[in-house]
Amino acid sequence: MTRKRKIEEQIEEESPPEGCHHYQSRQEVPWDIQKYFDQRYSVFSRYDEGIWMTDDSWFGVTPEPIADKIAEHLAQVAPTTKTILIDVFGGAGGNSIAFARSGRWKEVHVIERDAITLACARHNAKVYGVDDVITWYHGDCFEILKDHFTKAAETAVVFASPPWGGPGYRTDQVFDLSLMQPYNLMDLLLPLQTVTKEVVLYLPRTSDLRQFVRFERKGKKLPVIHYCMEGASKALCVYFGDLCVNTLEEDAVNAPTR
Ligand code: MGP
Repeated sequence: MTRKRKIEEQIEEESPPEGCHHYQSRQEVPWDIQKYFDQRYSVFSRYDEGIWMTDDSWFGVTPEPIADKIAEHLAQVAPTTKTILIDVFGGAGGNSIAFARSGRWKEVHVIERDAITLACARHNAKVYGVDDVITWYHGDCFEILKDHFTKAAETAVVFASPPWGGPGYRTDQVFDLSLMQPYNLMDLLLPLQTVTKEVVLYLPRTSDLRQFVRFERKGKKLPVIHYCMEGASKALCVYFGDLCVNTLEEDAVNAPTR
C-alpha cells in the first residue's frame, strides 16, 4: 500500500473528538454558521476529504486562496536568513497548511490554545499531507514564545491571525484595534515584536491604520495589503520589520469555483 493511500485510510478511519465536526449538509449546521458552511470549498478546497471544524473556528479561518496568497507573499518578501515560520494563532489550520505547503520554510511552528481546535488543525493538515512538516504546540502563544523562541530574532517570522472578538467587527465603519478582544493591538504586537521585528498581522479590513504607526521605526513605510475575493476585501495584512513587500507585483486573489 502506498504511503498516500495509507494516510487517506487513516483520515477516513479517524473520528472527530467531541466539539469537532465534519458537517455534510446544511441541515446539520447551526444557523449562525450556515453562511460559512455554504462557502466551505473556498475555505478548504478539499473539504469533502474530511475537513474538521469546531463551530467557532468557522468565523476566523482564512479562506484557502487567501491563505495561499499570503504564504506566497511571505515566501517572497522574507529575507533568506529567515527560515522559521511561527503561526501563533493556528485555529483550524488555514494559514498553517498554506505555509507548510509553500515549501519555503525549514520549520513551521503552529500554536493553538484550544485543544479541540488544535485537533482539527492537525487533522486538516493530514488531509493536505503536511501534518508531519509542522511542529504543533498546545497552549498560550505568549508563554510558548517565551519558552521556545527567545533566540529566534534572526531566523523567524511571526504570523498572527488573532481573534477579532467575533463577527461583530463588521458593525464598525473603522475598527478600533485598541478595543479588539481578547488581545488588543498593543497586547498582541509588543510581545510578538520581542521575538522578532518581522511580524505579520492578519486583521479586519476596516482596521484603523493610524494605530499601527507607533509600532514601527520612525520614517519607515509600513506596508498593508488587502486580500480580496470576488472583488471585495476579506481582511488585510500588516507587514512589520524588514520584509521586502515593495518587490511584490500587484495581483488579485480569486476564489476557486466549484
Ligand atoms: P466575515 O467577517 O465573515 O466577512 O469574514 P465576509 O465573509 O466578508 O462577510 P460579509 O457578509 O461581510 O460579506 C471575512 C474574513 O475575515 C474571513 O474569511 C476570515 O478570514 C476573517 N475573520 C473573520 N473573523 C471574525 C475573524 C477573526 O475573529 N479572526 C481572524 N483571524 N479572522 C477573522
